Amino acid sequence: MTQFKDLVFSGMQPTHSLHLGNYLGAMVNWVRMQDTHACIYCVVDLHAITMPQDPKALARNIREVAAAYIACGIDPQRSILFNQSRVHQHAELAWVFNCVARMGWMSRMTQFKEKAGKDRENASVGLFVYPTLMAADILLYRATAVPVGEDQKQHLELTRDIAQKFNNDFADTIAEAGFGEAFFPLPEPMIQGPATRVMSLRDGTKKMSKSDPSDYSRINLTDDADAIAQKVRKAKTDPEPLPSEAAGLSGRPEADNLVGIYAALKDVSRDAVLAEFGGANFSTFKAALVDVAVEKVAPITAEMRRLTADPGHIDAILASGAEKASVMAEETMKAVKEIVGFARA
Ligand code: AQP
Repeated sequence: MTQFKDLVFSGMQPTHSLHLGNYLGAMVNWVRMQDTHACIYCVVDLHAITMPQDPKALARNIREVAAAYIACGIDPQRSILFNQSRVHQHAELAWVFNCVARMGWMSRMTQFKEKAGKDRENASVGLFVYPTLMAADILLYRATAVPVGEDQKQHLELTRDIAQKFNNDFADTIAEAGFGEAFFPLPEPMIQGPATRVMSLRDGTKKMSKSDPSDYSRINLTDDADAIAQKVRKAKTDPEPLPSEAAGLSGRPEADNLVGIYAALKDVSRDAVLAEFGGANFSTFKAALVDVAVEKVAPITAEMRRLTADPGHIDAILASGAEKASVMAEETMKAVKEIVGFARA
């Protein structure tokens, strides 16, 4: 068995401000993993353009998402932080993977179906091959662990399939080049944040998402206390009081989601929350939820505001991260070119 160094990779799209789903589903885990692993955290702007973006807003969002990473606790001194488009090898390896992945595999990806909707003919080709670019992001650094929310599980499985097929298809040249039995690791999804699937505040059956047209569906990390209070107050609920145990949340998606968010923010179980609020009506519970959400989000928002006031500083962090990432990326691409059989002078 080829041994791979433990390395964490993950990314978020700069398509809008980050929200509580991104924070609780992935970011909390990212921050924790810095204590035990070497980590690379990327602002995946190449992924962002798989859907139409306003170029000026995109440039702003790249800096804002980088600021959000830092404000949430990603330390650019300990982890590599950069935006994907600065390291051209992501696109280069994605092309190789487009030629490894099979149409049948790609056609089963549910995120494409959800995002393309009914007008599939009009979706970008980039949206269809989004998962091969994601596989390239991870495998470019031969990362072994990927902290993500539940929604990315299928893409991670595809990444493992691509790595496995590459290792099999090129087994001979991988061995000849001295890489043993496998060039790429099969990265492990780390789906273990405090809330791996946070749902929309407007519909407890849909995930909280940056691209939801309703801003009332999510709590953004840029929301102030008034906005958070308004969104929580308007969040969809049902007419029943809260149950006294988590089992009583079954079949009540909105109640389950709000209790889950509260529990995640307080780092306690749903049962512990319901031991306190069982029998309470939603107006009482929502007031308490606003308090914990504001308590968690306000310092992040303040730090983001401080950081985004100095775009030059954020750009310098991203440039320095990209420089470090490029060295690792080039090493992998050099080997991939040799393994695949591209002639070099
Ligand atoms: N609702 C969620 N609950 C838990 N985790 C979530 N993540 C996203 N939404 C939730 C996790 O956040 C990370 C970054 O996601 P992304 O920016 O790459 O894109 P996404 O998964 O497609 O997130 P959005 O918010 O839905 O963005 P749009 O609408 O632009 O596509 C991932 O680890 C994801 O699992």
